Amino acid sequence: MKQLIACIAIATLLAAAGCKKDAGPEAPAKQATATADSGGSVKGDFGPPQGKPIDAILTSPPHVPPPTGRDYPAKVIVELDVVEKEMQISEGTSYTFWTFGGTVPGSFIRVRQGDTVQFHLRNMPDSKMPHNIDLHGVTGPGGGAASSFTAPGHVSRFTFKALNAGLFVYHCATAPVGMHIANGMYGLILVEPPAGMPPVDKEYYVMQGDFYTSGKYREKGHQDFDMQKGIDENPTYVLFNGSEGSLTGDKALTANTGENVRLYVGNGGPNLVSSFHVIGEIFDKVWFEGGTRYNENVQTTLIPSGGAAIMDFHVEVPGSYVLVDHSIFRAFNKGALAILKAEGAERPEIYSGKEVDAMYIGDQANANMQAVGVAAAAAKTGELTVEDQVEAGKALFTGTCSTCHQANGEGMPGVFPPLAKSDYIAADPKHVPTVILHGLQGPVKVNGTDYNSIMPPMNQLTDDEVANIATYVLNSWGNPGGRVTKEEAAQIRKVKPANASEGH
Ligand code: HEC
Ligand SMILES: [Cu+2]
Repeated sequence: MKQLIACIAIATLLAAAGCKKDAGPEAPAKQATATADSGGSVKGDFGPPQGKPIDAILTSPPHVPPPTGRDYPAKVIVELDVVEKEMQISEGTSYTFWTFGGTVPGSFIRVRQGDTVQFHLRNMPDSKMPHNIDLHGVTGPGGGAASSFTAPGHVSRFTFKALNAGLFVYHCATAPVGMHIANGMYGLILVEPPAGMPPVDKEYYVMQGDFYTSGKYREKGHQDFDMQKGIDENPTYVLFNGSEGSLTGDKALTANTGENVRLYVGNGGPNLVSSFHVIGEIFDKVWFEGGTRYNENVQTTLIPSGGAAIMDFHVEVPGSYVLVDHSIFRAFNKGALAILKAEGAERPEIYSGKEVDAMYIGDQANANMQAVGVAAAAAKTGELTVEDQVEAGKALFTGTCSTCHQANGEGMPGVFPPLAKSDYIAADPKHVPTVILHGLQGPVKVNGTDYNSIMPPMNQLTDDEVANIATYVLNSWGNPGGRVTKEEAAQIRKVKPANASEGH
């Protein structure tokens, strides 16, 4: 036995040697390129800045500044404002974000390796908190944090030389650090390698973050930061670019078939690691961890909290491509979903199929959740009408209920009972919110047909979502009308009926 193993080992060695020989004189050169390193920070100092100082072009997500286009080191001036402001985190839900440049993630900064960056951090006078910045592209203790501590209404300045090329996260590092990051204080700085990045047709800036609100997912109105949820690493939202729907519907990223698209993707955290994936695409290249090397032909790339990656793909087939964190409950139940819409001629020889639809991506497919915001605003002022509820309910029905009961409420013969003209609903309209919140199992007769199946409870929905969906169902397809209020939904949530299902 031992002998056999030895033989195989020797054979392998011989084969390897033979292979090297066959490959000819090219082989050693190739190997040299594969192992050659960039020299890191030691080789990243190209001397003192040349020419006139340059004002950095900063862009808001999903935009990326143009390439520096320089072949010499310069002095680059970056002026970044810290702005604390209330913005939408989900339709009808607001949150007080702390931002670099007024957006989440913060402004994209683009410099060249060897540049001397003079950084001005201004904290707006109406801020409540002091802030600072730690740039992962800085060589020096704290990455700038200690030199940039800035009280409201103050400006601080520090200078660093960008010695390492790569895509780097920056973030606030003021205590409690987790809270500052959770409130949206992060962004990306690209330090281009001396030769620049290979040119592509489109570049986009996408950054993931996890958010911790006092209310549950999609609970309406203003939501506060929940420190305990943050400590428990139990986010309410996981989002791309700081808001649910920031990159869907008419805000989707765009491309044409035949184009090369590059994504600069960061993960601000503060807690979660992203399994970043684009449904229906394969990354031709991934500069993993935002570094110098790229991998090819990648499906999903891991982006750590406080890390980044660059990915290129060529678009062949038109349609919607869905950017997700493939830790998939985050995509479909916490908001980590964005769309890249590609236009161009069909390519049936590559893909015969139809557009990705609501079955897959739920209510984000139509992405017109504005009605939900309208209903939330009306509820706040006490002017919520049945029509508002119907409109909001319609948007939420897509993907939540239509998967089984179909968009027209007809259900599927023998499998899913109809909601349209349902005599089960007519017998007691309160059946609708009860079934939504507690599910249903065991025998039921709907319009003369027997069903004996299980509907899982949808109790992840908030009270007002249940009220709106139920009101939509009651006012559609020949059902008796009426309305369900948020308060009724809350009441019904508390009482479990005998035929409730556990969702198995
Ligand atoms: C996974 C499939 C599925 C989803 C999603 C689903 N249902 Fe159902 N639903 C069923 C099944 C199956 C039954 C019948 C259960 C039984 O046989 O006891 C049912 C029964 C019902 C009934 C009572 C019978 C009738 O047709 O009037 C209502 C009302 C209802 N569902 C509403 C909803 C609403 C509203 C939603 C969205 C919030 C929803 N369902 C989502 C599968 C589903
Ligand atoms: Cu801060």
